[in-house]
Amino acid sequence: MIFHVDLDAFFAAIEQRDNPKLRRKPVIVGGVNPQGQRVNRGVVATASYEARHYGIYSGMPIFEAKKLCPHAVFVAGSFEKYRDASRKMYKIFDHYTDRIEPLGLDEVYLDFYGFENYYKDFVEVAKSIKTNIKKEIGITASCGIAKNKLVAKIASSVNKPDGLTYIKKGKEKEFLSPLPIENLYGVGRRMEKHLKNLGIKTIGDLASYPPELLLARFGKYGEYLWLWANGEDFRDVTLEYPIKSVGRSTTFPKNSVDPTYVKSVLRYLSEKVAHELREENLETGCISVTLRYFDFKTLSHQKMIADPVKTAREVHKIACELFDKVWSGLPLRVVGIRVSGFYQEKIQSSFFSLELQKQEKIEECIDRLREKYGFWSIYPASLAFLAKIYPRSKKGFLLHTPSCSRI
Ligand code: TTP
Ligand code: MG
Repeated sequence: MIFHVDLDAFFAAIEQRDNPKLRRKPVIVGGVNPQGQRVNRGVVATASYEARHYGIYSGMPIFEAKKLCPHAVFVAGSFEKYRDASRKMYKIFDHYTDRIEPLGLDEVYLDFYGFENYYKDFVEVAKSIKTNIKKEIGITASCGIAKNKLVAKIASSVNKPDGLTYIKKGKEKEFLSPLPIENLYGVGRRMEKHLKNLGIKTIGDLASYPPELLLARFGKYGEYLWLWANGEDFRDVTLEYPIKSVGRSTTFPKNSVDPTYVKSVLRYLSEKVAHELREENLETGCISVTLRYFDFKTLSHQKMIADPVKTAREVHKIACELFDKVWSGLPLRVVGIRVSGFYQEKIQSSFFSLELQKQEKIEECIDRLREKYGFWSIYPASLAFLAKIYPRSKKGFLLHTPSCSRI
């Protein structure tokens, strides 16, 4: 399943959060210069939902907005605050999935494909995300859940603000059908006009239009439109580029209190993470370990390192240090490693760099061997211990949870 999450009236909501006098009032971000003086130029960046009742929308000229709602409060906006809120939002998503496609400061796709067995109830997951956003950022978000990006995005928009709309698999057409054609992905102003000239007013009208006629009229794009109107969308979630962090985590088949076992799993995850670093030609300066306990309490701990690394041995060493430091001894459900703080080029700073370089060469050779002969052509001894628990595949283990078996 795909989630589309979008903050409600983002800039305006942040202003209302920070200034109680603005709450429940029509607030417009724009029309004020950085010195705080009212100006008549420019356009509305966004409007609070109270202001939207007057017909005000993003991109509307300020003077028009003033005419529609003379008593609206115009504010300058503060980008720093918006960036901070945006970062917080992305951090929250990290706790749910590592398949994240950012669409902007306040909007994202989250891919839960393959998580069906792990997260039994996606509505509960969405509620939890929304609650955390409210708690951490202090504003509301709307969420759409559906089998693909197209339907999820429309679903998140139909019950704004503070909406949660779940379109069950198979119900896409039913959901889209009554909506106006301009709500459909790929339908701009001009296309809307063309379609309306053909008598197509709703997405349902388009879905039942003969596709061969659309092909003849609009070429290949016509065919795509017809597929979209029928709720089909084959675009994958594209992960964040440039990559900000790489993470791997897994849920154990049974909760564990065995540090040897947990550290062996950390070794396996380190192998995967480090391999990805080398593939992307990156080195990490920050390693973090996440532990989720039997009661779902989750904590992450990170360590910055002076000498950036890209070897599984180093990542694992630091992950184990962190684990030893923070593990309370209570049963664990999930363990994960995330690396971030990337460097493109090696910074040679310490005495140990030579040793690190040697290990890098070794692991690069291992990559080549594994590429040719499979993961098990060469592996650290600690993984043999796990072979009793997890079945093997050519690329490694078939771990218990999809977040890892999708590696
Ligand atoms: P949106 O998500 O499009 O709008 P929104 O969050 O204000 O409202 P909602 O999602 O509830 O419909 O854009 C996010 C922010 O981006 C918005 O708060 C302000 C900024 N923005 C502009 O500065 N100019 C624009 O034309 C648009 C569309 C947005
Ligand atoms: Mg928004």
